Amino acid sequence: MSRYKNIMTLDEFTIQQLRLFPHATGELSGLLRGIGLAAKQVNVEVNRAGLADILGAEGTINVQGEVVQKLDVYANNVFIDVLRSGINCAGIVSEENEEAVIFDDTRSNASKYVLLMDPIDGSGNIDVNISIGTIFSVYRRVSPTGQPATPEDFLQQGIKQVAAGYVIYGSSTMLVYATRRGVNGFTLDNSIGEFYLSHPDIRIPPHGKFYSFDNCYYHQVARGIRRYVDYCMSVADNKAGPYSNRYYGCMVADVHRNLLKGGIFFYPAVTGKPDGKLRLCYECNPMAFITEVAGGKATNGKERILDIQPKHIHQRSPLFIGSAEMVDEAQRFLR
Ligand code: P6P
Repeated sequence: MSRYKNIMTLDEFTIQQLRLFPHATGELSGLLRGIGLAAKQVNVEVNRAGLADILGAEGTINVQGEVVQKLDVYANNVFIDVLRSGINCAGIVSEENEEAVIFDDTRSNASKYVLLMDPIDGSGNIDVNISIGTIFSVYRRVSPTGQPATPEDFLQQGIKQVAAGYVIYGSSTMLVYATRRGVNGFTLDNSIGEFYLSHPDIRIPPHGKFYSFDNCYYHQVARGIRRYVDYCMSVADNKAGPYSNRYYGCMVADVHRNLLKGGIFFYPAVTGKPDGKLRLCYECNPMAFITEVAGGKATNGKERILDIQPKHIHQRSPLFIGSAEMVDEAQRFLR
């Protein structure tokens, strides 16, 4: 019986969803429950990061050339360990690992899914107690089960995703995930360590009041983007501009707020970053899948994110994502 009247837990919800597909094996439900378990373990450390020796830099530089935070390493290890010991995932691509982590044991090789993830998005916020997130993306393997996963399993177009989601470690901890059937949000009750369905069937408003862009790049972007930012901040008849700038330095937090309230997040190509900063496979694609299932849009400024054929697991992409009418509006300025 749920602790809260008529509110399902994540486990109950995934099992209920399973019943809608008589031929389903339950593997995807099991994988999602494993992700929930790993998220709870990471959440414990996030909540006490200021107390344990887990704040600050771990002292190495990751494949992206970024300073690795201790929590990055911890979260990466938790997700890999939980999913490797499960029976529903054949391997993982992570922002923290240069190569794919192929589990290659009998049980994992029999799994039909692989996972890509950014274990901690927004690491720079850890030491100042501002929201951070985890992003994940699930694909059905293209390689035969019974054998180890292959690199091709991880280089599929975003439209092939079976599920995608994120965890936001904020004023409360939420797990939000999408399948083709919809986007649902689960809030963690820390007192008993259970995720409860708090945001069923999330739909992104077609328009909103927020734009998320790091204004430090204003002079480092294409003219059309500068004109769009000018429009966002424009003052007509001495009234405030059409949008407020909300930029948390953590895409998960910005995209989550825009998903619930309406808005647009964009990280375009900037001087020195011709493909922007965000990674296609484990940041842009999962967020684009979630946003499109919720009724929004996501492009790289020219084409739909989900249509892009990845060439490398760590490749970057410019990203414009959020309310459909706002993404269309931004595209008009880009033209
Ligand atoms: P900048 C966090 O490092 C991240 O990948 C996104 O979550 C965030 O939106 C962006 O980078 C922040 O980058 O260049 O604005 O500091």
